[in-house]
Amino acid sequence: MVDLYPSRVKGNPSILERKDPVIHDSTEKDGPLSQQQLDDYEKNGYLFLPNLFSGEEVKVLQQELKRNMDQNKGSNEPHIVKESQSEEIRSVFDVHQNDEFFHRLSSENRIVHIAEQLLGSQVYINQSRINFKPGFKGKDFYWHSDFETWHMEDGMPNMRAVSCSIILTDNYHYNGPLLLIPGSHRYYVQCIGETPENHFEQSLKMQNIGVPDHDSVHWLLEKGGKIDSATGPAGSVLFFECNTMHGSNSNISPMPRSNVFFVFNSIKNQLVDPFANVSPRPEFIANRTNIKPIEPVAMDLTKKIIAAS
Ligand code: 6CS
Ligand code: FE
Repeated sequence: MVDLYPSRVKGNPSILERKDPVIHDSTEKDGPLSQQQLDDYEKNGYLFLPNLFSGEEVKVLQQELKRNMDQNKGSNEPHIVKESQSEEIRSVFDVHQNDEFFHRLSSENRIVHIAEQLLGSQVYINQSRINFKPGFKGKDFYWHSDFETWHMEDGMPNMRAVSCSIILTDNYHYNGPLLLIPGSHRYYVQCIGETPENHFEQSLKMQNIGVPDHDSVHWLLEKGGKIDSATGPAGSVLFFECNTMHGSNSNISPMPRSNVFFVFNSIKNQLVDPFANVSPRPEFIANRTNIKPIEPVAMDLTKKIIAAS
């Protein structure tokens, strides 16, 4: 397969023009987003939807967040990633597959219909995770394009995926909210350096390969004009395009900044072999097996799961 987006180069990296459409032929008739919201997403590469989930639903989201964290405390399983220099949990991956509540949440039609509208197709989940970013100990996520990693290390062919970040604890300017450069999704920043084997064992804690050089970040910022931050109350949702340059600072405040991320990939953009010369990453990071389009369901999260009789 032709590599439209080569990266992990030696010497000087280039900034390439994006080759894929941002929104795939959708209009406001194709889903919940208005034309203005679609235009904003097309222009900026992200869209923030305050209070998509109600106050009552937020209480349930926060109970389930605490349950998931308590269940995974002390675990050494590979899908539980600890912060460097502490036993604090940084991320729990694959929650749409290994946690009943987050599995249900991942097929909730308020978010799936938006992903289908943006991607112009049915969708499935390529990756899910809860990033806890605990108070005092939550470390940063340096600048990166998710797509650069997903293309090079997971074999995602085209830019036809969107991350849905549901804010579970209020995101303030001081507890490490997601930072984004508007318009950066239009450019593919090549990164320097060879990909180590089993790179994820390091990169999920602190990513040093597959990150842009300083001049490229300066260049994107010049173009975009500012660094935006996704602050807002729990229950809000940020959709950001797979190639939007983003990162977040460490959290020295007492308040956790916990979000759950569902990465919706177009059913027409399934993973192939990695474009870097490495073995594919494990299933808990990049789903490859039994891929089926999500059947969206309407749910009220405050209604407990009624076990099938
Ligand atoms: O490598 C990955 O897939 C993960 N790394 C980052 C910093 N963001 C996307 C994803 O969670
Ligand atoms: Fe990321």
